[in-house]
Amino acid sequence: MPVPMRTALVPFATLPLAACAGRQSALDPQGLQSDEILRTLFIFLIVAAVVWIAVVIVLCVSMLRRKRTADQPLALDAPFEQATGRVVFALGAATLVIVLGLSILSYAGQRTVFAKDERALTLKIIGHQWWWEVRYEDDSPDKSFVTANEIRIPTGQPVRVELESADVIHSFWVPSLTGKMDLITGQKNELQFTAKNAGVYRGQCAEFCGLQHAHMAFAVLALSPDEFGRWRDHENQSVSSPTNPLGKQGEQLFRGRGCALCHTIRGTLAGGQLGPDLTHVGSRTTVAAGTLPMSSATLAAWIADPQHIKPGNNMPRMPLQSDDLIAIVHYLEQLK
Ligand code: HEC
Ligand SMILES: [Cu+2]
Repeated sequence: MPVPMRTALVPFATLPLAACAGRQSALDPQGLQSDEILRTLFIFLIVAAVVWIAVVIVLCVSMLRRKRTADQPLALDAPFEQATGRVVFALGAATLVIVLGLSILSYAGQRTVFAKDERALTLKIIGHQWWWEVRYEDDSPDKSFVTANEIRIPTGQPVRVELESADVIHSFWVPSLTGKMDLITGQKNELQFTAKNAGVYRGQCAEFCGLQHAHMAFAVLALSPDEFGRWRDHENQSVSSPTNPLGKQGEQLFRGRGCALCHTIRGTLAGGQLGPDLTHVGSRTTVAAGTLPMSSATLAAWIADPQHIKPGNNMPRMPLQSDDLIAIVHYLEQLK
């Protein structure tokens, strides 16, 4: 191949690798646990590759060096039989050693991945069709609060998530940070992980849970411990009533139009439990469990017709005049 052409092809050759990095990739680990999982994967891959290459080489050599057909196919060749026996025995032993070695490695890796730290920050995450309820729990109830579809965590500190489901089986998976764990009704599962670096990672439900399973994602924002502390103190507070007329109108409509039957906004009369908590919805990064990025436009589009964006989801389409829609969006946006 001419040199200029080869040079031109280099960017294409690196494209598949570039796809391995990013905010949702087990091949670009950003947590202690995902590091360990990737290390185990590489060791398995290398051992399996070496064995596979050896088998292919032996296969090719034996095909090329085929013996002439013997005159007497049934005659025994004792020395040859013995040598064959020894080779089969050695290969059997090697298989045993490799399988045992890999088992021990994977067991050791699991001990790191499932290690428990009692000082971990604890979150309770409840899976719903098709969104995530996130509860920050603290010994004192005035420091406990609820949010949805987004978790913020401090870097360098272990985080324990307690997983439960309100309906069917879901699965919590943030490939950049750790492995998967199912959320099952009536059972408490637990997962611990530590983010090494600050950043935004994407989590996804990894167990088919119905119509909108693919639109059941969440964001993980790993913040420096200081920043996390500030966010937590802020998130802990209820919201104060809007002071501008449009906001006030939005707040009334939120109650008048039945939104409050399903959604809680702490500090107001809205206390519904069927849908995500909206207390600080304006500061979240996505709308409808990672389906759309947060903005006035996407928020309005969602409220105007949630069934168009996520067909089959549990928020009904409510007929709203455009003025009312604008007021509600204005109100929700300022809930930061
Ligand atoms: C019958 C219950 C119900 C009613 C009534 C309802 N919602 Fe919802 N809402 C939900 C559910 C369930 C979801 C989660 C949908 C999903 O993501 O699958 C949701 C999601 C949302 C979200 C996105 C939250 C997030 O974290 O991304 C917003 C914003 C919202 N609703 C606003 C409203 C407004 C405004 C009204 C009134 C016009 C309203 N809802 C009425 C049940 C309801
Ligand atoms: Cu799910």
